Amino acid sequence: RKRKTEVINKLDAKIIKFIDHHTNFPKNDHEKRHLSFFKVHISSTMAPAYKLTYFPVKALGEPIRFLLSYGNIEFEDFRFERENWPEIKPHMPFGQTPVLEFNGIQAYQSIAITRYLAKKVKLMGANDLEDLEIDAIVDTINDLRGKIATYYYETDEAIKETRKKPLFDETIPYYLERIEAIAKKNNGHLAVGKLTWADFYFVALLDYLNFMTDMNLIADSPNLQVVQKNVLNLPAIKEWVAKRPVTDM
Ligand code: GSH
Repeated sequence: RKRKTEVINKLDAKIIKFIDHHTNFPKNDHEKRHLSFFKVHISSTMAPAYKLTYFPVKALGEPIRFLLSYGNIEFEDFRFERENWPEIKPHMPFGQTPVLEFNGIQAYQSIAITRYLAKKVKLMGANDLEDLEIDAIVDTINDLRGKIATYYYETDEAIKETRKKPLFDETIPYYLERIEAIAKKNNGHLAVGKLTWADFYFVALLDYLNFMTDMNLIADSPNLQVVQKNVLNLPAIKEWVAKRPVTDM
């Protein structure tokens, strides 16, 4: 099936190239309209090479969506309904999502996928040491997410209440103070003084973290606000944010 898709995609691309470059069609407006219908028809038969499967939320899927968008990599943003999850779960490598399918493989683990895409779209460090710095801050942000999630997803209200004060009074300020200092040192970036996938990871995840804590985590962190602006002002990200489905988290 993979081979078949590859062949079809190649043929479709060739046909469009042929029309564009090797004929003097279209000559008039009428022919131009025909051509654009034809192109829409052809492109609708071209399945994107990437398919992201995830719940209908931003959360762990959003860093992946940000990187694909930044790289202008076309992808199918498959958001399944929660009620269909039991059917889908057994088909996922470790029974979880996000999963990114391409070239016949099912890539899993959101950070591993994001790092893989960062290599493709050139958002890595310049050497192993820079990558170490990037990986460390990404893991740190993920640790903070884990701590917030332990509170947010606790279903026993009494236990949840005991977690609230330590999380909001100690853990969150501890992390934010340090991440903010890193953003300051790196001139509005989270690592190596330039735009890397660490910035994308943080900014893409922030809505989810804000949702779980019911606060704006970076309200008092001017340098993290710069990190956010740097990412959200990129044209490809602006375009993605404007067209993505609106969801709370
Ligand atoms: N470490 C994994 C990653 O980053 O991809 C965590 C994945 C994960 O926790 N996925 C959740 C999931 O699939 C959704 S955010 N939950 C449904 C389930 O486990 O049945």
